[in-house]
Order: sequence, then C-alpha cells, then structure tokens
Amino acid sequence: MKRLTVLTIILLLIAGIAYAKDYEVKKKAGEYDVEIKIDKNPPVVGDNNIEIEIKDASGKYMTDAKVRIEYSMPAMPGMPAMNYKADAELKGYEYKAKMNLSMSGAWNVAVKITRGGKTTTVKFNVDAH
Ligand SMILES: [Cu+2]
Repeated sequence: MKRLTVLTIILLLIAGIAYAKDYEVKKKAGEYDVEIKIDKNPPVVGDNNIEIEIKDASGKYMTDAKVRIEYSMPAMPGMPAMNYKADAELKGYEYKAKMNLSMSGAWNVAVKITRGGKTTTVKFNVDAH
C-alpha cells in the first residue's frame, strides 16, 4: 500500500509539472469564458507568446471579436511608466499575440475583447523574470 501511495504522489507531481508548463489565466468576463495561456511560466523578459480562447455563454468558441492586449508597468524610481499594445490575430479558434516585456517585475495585462461595438476587458498581472 505504501508503495502505491508513493507512486501516486510521483504521478501527481509529474502531472503537476506538465500542467504548469503554460502560465494560465481563466476568467469569466461578462458572458464570456476567457482562457489565456502564456508559453513561458513564469513569463520572461523579452518575447512571450500569448493565446486567448473565448467562449460564449453556450460554450461555443467566439471567433468574430477584435482582441487587443495592453500591457503596462507603472512608473518606478528612474523609470517612467511603460505602456504597450498588441493586436491579437485569430488562428483557428485562438487569438494569438506576442507580448514583449522589456524589464523584469510586475506588469499589468489587459485583454480587450471588442464585439458588436462592446468591449469587455480581462485584467491580470504577471511577474516577469
Ligand atoms: Cu519598471
């Protein structure tokens, strides 16, 4: 029995590592379910690929929105505030963009989803290493 427990723990650890490969954010925004994945975990200084999946209230992928990413770092001693924007491009059912984080530290990220003249924003923070 003990051996089985150890094996189970090892398997769970492996599954955990595999799962933690991407930096993931899942949020409900208005009527949408938004899933955001960043290919670096933790996000890095430099290029990070970001993928966004949006599902409507019925669970269907939404592919007719305009998606833009805005990321910023507030001013700090010796550094003015930094603000960047990137338009995401639809590939299949995922919106993809590149986010270039120019320095390490905490960044505010806002994913802006515009559809039918209405914009819904999903906000989260990343700590770039
Ligand atoms: Cu800074």
